[in-house]
Amino acid sequence: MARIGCGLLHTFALLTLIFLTSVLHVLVHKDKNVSLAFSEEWRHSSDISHRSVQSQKNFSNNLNLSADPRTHTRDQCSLAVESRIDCGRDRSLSRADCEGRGCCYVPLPQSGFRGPPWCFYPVRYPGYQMGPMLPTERGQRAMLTRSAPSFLPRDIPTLQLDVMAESLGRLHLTLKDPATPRYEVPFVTSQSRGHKDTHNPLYDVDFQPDPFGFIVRRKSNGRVLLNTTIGPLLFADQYLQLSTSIASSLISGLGEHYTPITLDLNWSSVSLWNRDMAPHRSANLYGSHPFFLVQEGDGQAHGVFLLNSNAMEVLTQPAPALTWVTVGGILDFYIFLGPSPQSVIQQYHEVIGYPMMPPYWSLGFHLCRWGYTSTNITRTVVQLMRQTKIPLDVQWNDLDYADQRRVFTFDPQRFGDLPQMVEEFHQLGMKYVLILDPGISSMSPPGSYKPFDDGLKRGVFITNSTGQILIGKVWPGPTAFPDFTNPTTQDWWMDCIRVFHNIVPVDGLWIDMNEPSNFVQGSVDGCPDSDLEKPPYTPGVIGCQLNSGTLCMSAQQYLSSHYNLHNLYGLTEAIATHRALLKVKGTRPFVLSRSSFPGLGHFSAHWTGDVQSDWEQLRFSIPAVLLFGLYGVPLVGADVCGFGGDTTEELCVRWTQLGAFYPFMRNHNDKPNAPQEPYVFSQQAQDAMRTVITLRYSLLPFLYTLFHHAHTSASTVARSLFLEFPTDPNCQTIDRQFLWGSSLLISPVLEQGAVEVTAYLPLGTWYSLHNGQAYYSKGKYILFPAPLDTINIHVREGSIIPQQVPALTTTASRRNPFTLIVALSAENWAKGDLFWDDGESLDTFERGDYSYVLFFAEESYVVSKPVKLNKSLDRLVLGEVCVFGVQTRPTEVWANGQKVHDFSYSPDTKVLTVPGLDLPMTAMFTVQWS
Ligand code: MIG
Repeated sequence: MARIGCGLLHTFALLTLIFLTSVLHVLVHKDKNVSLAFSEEWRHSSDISHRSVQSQKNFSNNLNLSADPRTHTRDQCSLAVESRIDCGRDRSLSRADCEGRGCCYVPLPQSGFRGPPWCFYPVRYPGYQMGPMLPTERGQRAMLTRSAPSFLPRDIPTLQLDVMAESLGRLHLTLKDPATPRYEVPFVTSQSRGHKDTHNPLYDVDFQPDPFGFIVRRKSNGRVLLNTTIGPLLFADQYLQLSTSIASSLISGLGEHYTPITLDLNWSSVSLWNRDMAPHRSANLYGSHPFFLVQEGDGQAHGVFLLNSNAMEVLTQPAPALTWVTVGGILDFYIFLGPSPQSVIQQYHEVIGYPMMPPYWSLGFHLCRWGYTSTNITRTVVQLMRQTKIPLDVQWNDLDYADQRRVFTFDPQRFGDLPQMVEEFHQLGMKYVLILDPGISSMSPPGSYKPFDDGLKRGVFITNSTGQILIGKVWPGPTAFPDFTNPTTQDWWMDCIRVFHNIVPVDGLWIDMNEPSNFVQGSVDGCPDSDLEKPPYTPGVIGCQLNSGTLCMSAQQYLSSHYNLHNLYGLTEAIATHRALLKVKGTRPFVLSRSSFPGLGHFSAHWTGDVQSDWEQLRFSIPAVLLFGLYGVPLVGADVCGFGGDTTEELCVRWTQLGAFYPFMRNHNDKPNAPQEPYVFSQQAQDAMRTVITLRYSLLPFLYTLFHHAHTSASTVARSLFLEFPTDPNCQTIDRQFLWGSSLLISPVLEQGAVEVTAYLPLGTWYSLHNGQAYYSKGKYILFPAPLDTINIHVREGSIIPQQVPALTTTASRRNPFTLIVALSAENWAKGDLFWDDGESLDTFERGDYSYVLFFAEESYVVSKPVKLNKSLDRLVLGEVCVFGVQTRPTEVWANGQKVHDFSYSPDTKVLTVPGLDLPMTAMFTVQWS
């Protein structure tokens, strides 16, 4: 019963009802604090591990019980408290209402803000009955029928179940109405990557025919991964529900929310409904990702994806179990068997599309704020960054540039020479990005604003339920909203971008407000009174209504109603923008989108929206970034130093240090706030920021190579520890540290005033990136000094990290000598690789227009092996090698067989440094020591 805003009322209404009917002699307090106290008590009394064992027993018992489908016995109601599934999700029920639904009514001695339901489904609550399974081309099919209607309006009495074994590790299961086609998500499609072999899959599926339910097991160990017999399947026009047990309490996903890396299962809920909302607890945020990964506890993992774009709420309970409720579409489940957590991610990304390959420059430092109110002010920012020698690749402008805040225009006074400014930035080897909101101003006099006039002519805008263009209100005032599901809109959008780009040669586009956000509810004329606007059940969303802060649900789009397509708005805009940039520029597009849905990462980067400049938001930015890696959007970051409110110098230094390890690094600030560009702070703070941004620039060849792997094999870039060390229980919930790929461990300071950090080092040797100092860990927390100028980064033994001498832009740094950090393992070996291309051409990997070099080290030498070469590495050299973990002082060093005189060795840190090299990257090289 954890609901937000409206949920409070809901809970109070329920409590009041109970009080009035005096069913119980329980003390009922309307006081919120008292309710919360009760829920605390509940929390403390729960022992999740004990409960999960018990409830597993319960679930399997369910299968053996037979009962009369119409009445339930006392036995059927004697479910363990944590396994009770709420029968009154849609509204508050009295005892009579509850029993009228055939549910169990068992008030509990405590009631709370959240907690177990009093009205819950009995074991084997009547539902659908399953007919015979018949083979189909793609798998098996059965029909499900209801003998009696459910309590929901517009039940769908017959369902078609399709079960498709799509690969050894991927099971696909759909439930739809065979009679009347229902809305299905149009954009996310299953790809044919991976092997199609389905002979001996990793899973077993069992069906319970009456009432219908299914159980998915991991074949190797019999573990039940999903068991949907624990609750009913409900399938009505605007209410679809399915419950399942979860194999462990370690579940990650179901974003976008402000959460740690694993979800709260203590009678909580998350709603998936894209919304312009500054990140805070319990709120549905900008994106929706109906996917989760479960760590099974022994190093294995599985994932579940419900491909459905309707408003959704997922309720969790400590059994552990969860219940999906969605208000439309079909039930379209993909189940990924892993077995490693990283392979779960790969299997998921095979369905939603692998991440795009970002342009190299987009990995540099970006600087933005709302309030750079003229080209000259923007120019000064760039000048100051250059003066203070802080690397900057991309300068941004927010809404300030636009003429009367209308997109595709620029202010003739303050931004009159915008094209020249962009040209100047390009001359400096820099890039330029500006904001592009979807709302198109509808109030300019006809003939004065082409994007609207043209759009009108071409019919690109979303219409209301009676077919007129729906007008909302955003920054320019009244606006129409392009319908990106319409191919004509995509063409029009491309034309708008082309015309603008011909004048202002932007390098990328920042698509904001694309939930879509609307300052009036639904439209300037409100919304009609209909089941779409007010469905029989509304998930617990901010604003209580689906059309709050966005368009009317009854608004019409090319493919369906906004009710169905809402969560896809940002994705469809990202696709259209990506395509437009691709066509117009002919290089790899850079799009940054606020709103997201599965598949976004194939087209766009993401930032986490309007984070506050405070320490808690700094800390939660890590799980936010890591989760977007799971969602297939690896190019992600939070606004460095925070967006909302004034930052402080210390916070901004720490945020810059962490941000230097976000895959996407942009400092961005809200209009009213104190400035937070690096150069506004003290010399000491500037030095700290310069150091870490420069460090990032050194590491960009490594980061770029990680993106190459994400793009070609769906590995993660910013990686949570559990993905890399799945069998280490200490790593299961770590989200204050993370890795880059498999070899760099990042342990930032996240607390005000802290000058040390307690960092977990998984089993093995880890070397300080800064000085090569080795730490051997059996898998434990170690206290490291972390003065204000330091972020702790450790290199994992056995890895070779390619770096490059940094510069103020990537345009310059890409020409500099490479350096290698070789971190020897206990057995004296290390390996690494480098993907290199021109950094911006399309499909270089796909076209084979790239270089790929492997590095190996053993005992006393390191060699390169260029596996593939194109001209991108021509004239580039290896300038330095740094070897960590050289146990004895070398007396001689050779490079490509030639004696090197200028090398150094530190007996304290056991680091060998060989500077001053000049070895071509295009040929195999050897550096040896003895
Ligand atoms: O209603 O364009 O999240 O990054 O600076 C606010 C102004 C609109 C919200 C974005 C923020 C951006 C701001 N935008």
